[in-house]
Amino acid sequence: MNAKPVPQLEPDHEELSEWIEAFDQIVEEEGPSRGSELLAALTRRARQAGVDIPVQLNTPYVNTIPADEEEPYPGDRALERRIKSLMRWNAMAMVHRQNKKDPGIGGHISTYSSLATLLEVGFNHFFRASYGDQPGDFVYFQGHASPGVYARAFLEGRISEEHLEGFRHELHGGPSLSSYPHPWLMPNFWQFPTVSMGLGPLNAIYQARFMRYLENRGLIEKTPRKVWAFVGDGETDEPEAMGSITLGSREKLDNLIFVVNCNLQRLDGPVRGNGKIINELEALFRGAGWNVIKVVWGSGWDDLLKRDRSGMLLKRMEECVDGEYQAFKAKDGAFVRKEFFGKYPESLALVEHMTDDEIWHLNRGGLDPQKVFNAYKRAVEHKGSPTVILAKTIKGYGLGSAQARNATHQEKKLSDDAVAAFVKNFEIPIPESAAKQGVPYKPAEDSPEIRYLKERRKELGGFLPARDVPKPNIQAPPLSSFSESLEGSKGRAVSTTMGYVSMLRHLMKDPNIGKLVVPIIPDECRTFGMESIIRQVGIYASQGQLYKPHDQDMLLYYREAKDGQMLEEGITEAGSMGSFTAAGTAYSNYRVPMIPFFTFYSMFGFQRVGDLIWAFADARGKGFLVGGTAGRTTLAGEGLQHLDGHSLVLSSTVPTCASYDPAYVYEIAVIVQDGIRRMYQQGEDLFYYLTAYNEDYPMPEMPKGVEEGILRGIYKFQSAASGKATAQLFGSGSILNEAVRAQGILAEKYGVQADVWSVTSYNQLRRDALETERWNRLHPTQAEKKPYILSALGTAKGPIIAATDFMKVVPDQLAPWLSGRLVSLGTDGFGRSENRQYLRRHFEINAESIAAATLSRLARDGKFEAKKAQTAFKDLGVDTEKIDPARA
Ligand SMILES: Cc1ncc(C[n+]2csc(CCOP(=O)(O)OP(=O)(O)O)c2C)c(N)n1
Ligand SMILES: [Mg+2]
Repeated sequence: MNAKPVPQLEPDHEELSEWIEAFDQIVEEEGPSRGSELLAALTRRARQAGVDIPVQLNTPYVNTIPADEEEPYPGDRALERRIKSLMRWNAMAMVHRQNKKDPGIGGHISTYSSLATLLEVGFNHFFRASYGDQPGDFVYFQGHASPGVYARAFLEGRISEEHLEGFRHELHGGPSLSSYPHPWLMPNFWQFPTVSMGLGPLNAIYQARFMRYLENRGLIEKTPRKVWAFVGDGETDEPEAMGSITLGSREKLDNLIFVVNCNLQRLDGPVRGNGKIINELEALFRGAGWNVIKVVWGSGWDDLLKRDRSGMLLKRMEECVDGEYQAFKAKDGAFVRKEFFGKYPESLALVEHMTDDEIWHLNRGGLDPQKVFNAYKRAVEHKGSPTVILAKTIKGYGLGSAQARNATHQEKKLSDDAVAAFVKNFEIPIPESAAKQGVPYKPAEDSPEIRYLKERRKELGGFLPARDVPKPNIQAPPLSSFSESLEGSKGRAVSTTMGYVSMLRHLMKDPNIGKLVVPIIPDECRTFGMESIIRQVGIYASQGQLYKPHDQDMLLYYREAKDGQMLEEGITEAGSMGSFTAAGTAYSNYRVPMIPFFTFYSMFGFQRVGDLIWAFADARGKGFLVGGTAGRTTLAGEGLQHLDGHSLVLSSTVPTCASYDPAYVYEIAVIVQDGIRRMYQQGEDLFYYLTAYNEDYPMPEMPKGVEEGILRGIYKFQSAASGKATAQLFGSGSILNEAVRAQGILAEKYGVQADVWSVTSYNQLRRDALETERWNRLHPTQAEKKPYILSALGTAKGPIIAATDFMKVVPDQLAPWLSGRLVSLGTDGFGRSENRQYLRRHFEINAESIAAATLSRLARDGKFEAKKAQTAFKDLGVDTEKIDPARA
């Protein structure tokens, strides 16, 4: 039913005037909160009466905090402005100089120029580096504003001029600075990699949640610590940036503050030329339950707004779109007078006493310390939900002709004239010639600027950002404590997933490290048979369990608890990565070495959240990623979008990720035990990716002496039954069983003896071989070393038939060292919904295909009769003329 159009009441309509008058009187006499109560009551009444009231998520396009509620600025404004000018110069000079000497090396100057005030107010008054013994606030910086953060560190004396000269020159041998925040490259400085747009905001939300998790579990003290995330307005286009904001309000994360730098531009041009990004974000965040603080206008506008009795200035503010706002700041005062104020006589009259220059200097809220301070103060004091500050700024602020231009993002160096003008404008005391070279400037240590800046940081607990890593003090449980996993299943058919789950349960009972384990699940507990973990340790729920679960009388009921240990994230692999990252870097950020196990549907891991995993590696994250339902033919029935045959290819691309494809539960135990030892006892920066399959089969007991092989990537699982083998069968994961079956077929039907090897990690073997080969290359005078794969194989003879539930390129990683011997059988191509038997036949990795491939290869080598090999295909039911599964 369409609502009838209602004639709009003009402000001077008699009936409306009476209402307004009455309302004004109440507000005046009884205060604003009485006014809002009254409105709320009226709204309820109207709804009861069937009056349609539209939900209003937007407030007028002015500051949320009225000028008369502001508190005075606590710092020395003049001195802070001066310091900020020095930051601006040094940030800009650093990029300018590097591009002069090395054209094309890049860098950004216009982002920080819009962000400087937002950061400096934080640095001088809010960002705490520590709370007594406890670590301080976490600040996620806009990645490409890094020159500003370096400029501050330079003035603070934390980095030298040589460092500035080494910006984006990390391989020149001298001190250097990475382009963006990379803990991998600057492990004592950066904490959070943010430059891949959208990942910073997402990780910040989950960081704030994980902070609460640690507090509620009693693992860290409760402090007023905050997570600050500086986010670009263009960055909010990324689904990751906005996708988890409701978690913030659901979890009442008042330890989380987003500051969106609304400079109205992204890389190519305006963020919302035809609309207003601030309004769009206001509605989104308010709708999601956040406390929204808009910081639109600087103090210069206060008087104009106060005098705007006609409301025409506000009307003009409301009707202009961001494309126009951008243009105003790319032009000049006369243009603003004409095009902005000039549209209505009433708004024009408001500025008649002002010169064009004064109009030009009417600043934006995000560039006004007074406004920014008040917004931050409210955000810090706010209780019950996260806060987002939407701060309007100017991209390329102060860069003369580059300011607010569409191309400003890409500006790397300014013209000589522009640099000279900048130095003059911001009163940097260096000669013009030095300015043109981009020479940095730092006042003397005892200058008021440096003293002030250092005092402020001292007051706030030290410098920031700073990353430090306490000495590891964890003892990994000995392998013997995993005895249940090592003993095998005694004939019972179980899957590696089941074995992994019981190992995890066991680990969580470990008196020393059990409480540090963080099981993370994106709504797949039941898929992996992990219900028992829910019961054992409970699902973390900040409010506890506010309902009686319907299955309460069952053994494995759905248990939520305030100190629950498991993070049940719901259907968000990206969000789960946020938790995995917070947990996997807690050893540094919280000085508590949490050990996360993120178990997911392997298809929805690396290919879905690969960039988050890359950032995790950059952050020197530790922990275990476990790809459940792994293997293109082991997960039956699910089809093309579920069957994973390539996560091991993707995982192999991450330098600090050790990838394993275990076949048996004892292999998992060995890998996990050693992983905990390496990461948490030895302090190595690496993490693990393990596949876990859902096929049930008996788990053998661990053979003697295979630990090293499991860890390095290969060991002989089963020698040929009789005589010397003439072929070698490699199997991994669930397909190892097919290799074992093929060994039997070959021996029984064709009299061919073969050894079977379990290859737990082609990638670890390849990395070892590459490393060895490199060493040999670089040391031609010394005795050649042997890659592990070759010493493991020893004198094993014959072709190598490697079968995997992953793509052929996985075993092919070893091709250079197995010259002419390697035949890879894998699952290239799209999956199908089928059962295992048919899938394995289709992809030619079943035992029959392995056996036939072995005979075929032996025939080519002249070791088996070709005709017999050809008939073997037929006899074993392998269709030689069917379509190549890689293309099917
Ligand atoms: C995922 C990703 N895509 C693209 C880029 C390249 N990039 C760097 S900065 C930028 C524009 C950022 O605009 P905005 O978020 O508004 O930040 P501003 O510089 O305006 O403060 C882009 C597209 C990136 N860093 N990450
Ligand atoms: Mg922007």
